[in-house]
Amino acid sequence: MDATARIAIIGAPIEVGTSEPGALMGPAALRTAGLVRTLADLGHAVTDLGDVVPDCPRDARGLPAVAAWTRALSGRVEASLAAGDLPVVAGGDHSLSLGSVDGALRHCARTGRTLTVLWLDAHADFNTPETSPSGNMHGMPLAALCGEPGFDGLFADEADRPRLDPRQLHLFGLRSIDAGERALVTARQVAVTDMRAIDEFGVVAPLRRVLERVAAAGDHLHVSLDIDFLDPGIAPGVGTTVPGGATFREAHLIMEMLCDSGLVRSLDVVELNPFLDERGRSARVLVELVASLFGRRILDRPTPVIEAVPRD
Ligand code: HAR
Ligand code: MN
Ligand code: MN
Ligand code: MN
Repeated sequence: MDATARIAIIGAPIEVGTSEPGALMGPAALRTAGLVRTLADLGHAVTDLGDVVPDCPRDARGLPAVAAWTRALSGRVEASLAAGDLPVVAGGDHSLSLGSVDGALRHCARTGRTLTVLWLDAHADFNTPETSPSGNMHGMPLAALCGEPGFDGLFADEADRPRLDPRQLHLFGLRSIDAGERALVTARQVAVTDMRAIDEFGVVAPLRRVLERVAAAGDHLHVSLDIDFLDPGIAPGVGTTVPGGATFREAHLIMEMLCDSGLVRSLDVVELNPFLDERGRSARVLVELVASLFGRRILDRPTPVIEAVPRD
């Protein structure tokens, strides 16, 4: 991460993608927990662009509502990337990534880069309307972005929009997947570091592999941080808790490694549900993690790399 980045905070108070109300309070809770001030105190030039207001009635539901959010967010993210800013989209449920990733894809298409997405999440979010057990859009954004059928009318100019290549997607922290989406994730050759792999190898080796690939290819790295990636014991403010998530130390180390890599160009922070939180704990944990991603460190120097294998 640059010592001083230009960061644009974009609030996305969306909850039409979930059946559990409360996520629309997420951006407000993240601001209350100090998101903007913390990043500014680290020396970054932070602009809070306020909340996106989609062009649809407030009580709109279903695909038309999600489509309105997707188009509004995509435009906002693409514009801030074009202006040289690093957009941080504060949600809001995970259907907001339909817009943020679509915006990043359009920016990449114009600048001749490839997009890699790192999806930190308990879930795969790769359902289609056909495979989804719940019908909730926050379980489907990746399938839609990758061009699976069943999402007509979601994106602007659908026929020639840039798609997310599923082989440029990395699911990290997975521990809950539905039968139909498992088949799709496998068929599309999506890279997965599930909790089993993290238990066995830790977070460092698998993440280093992702980052080395992104660095070698010169890709734009988009990180989508779903709060349910974390164990509900440290972040209870979420509608869809799954036990056995990442510890604070694992998540913190991931953020530090992402920071050291200097590769992150856009970020989502999603699924915080302040209505289910305990005295702001989860919002605060998220702000801590974002601070580490943007350069907060213990000493004013990077951690020295200790070679595991002796050089010859
Ligand atoms: N897989 C389930 C479904 O599609 C649950 C999805 C929950 N998704 C999120 N975001 N909370 O990851 O209904
Ligand atoms: Mn998710
Ligand atoms: Mn999730
Ligand atoms: Mn640490």
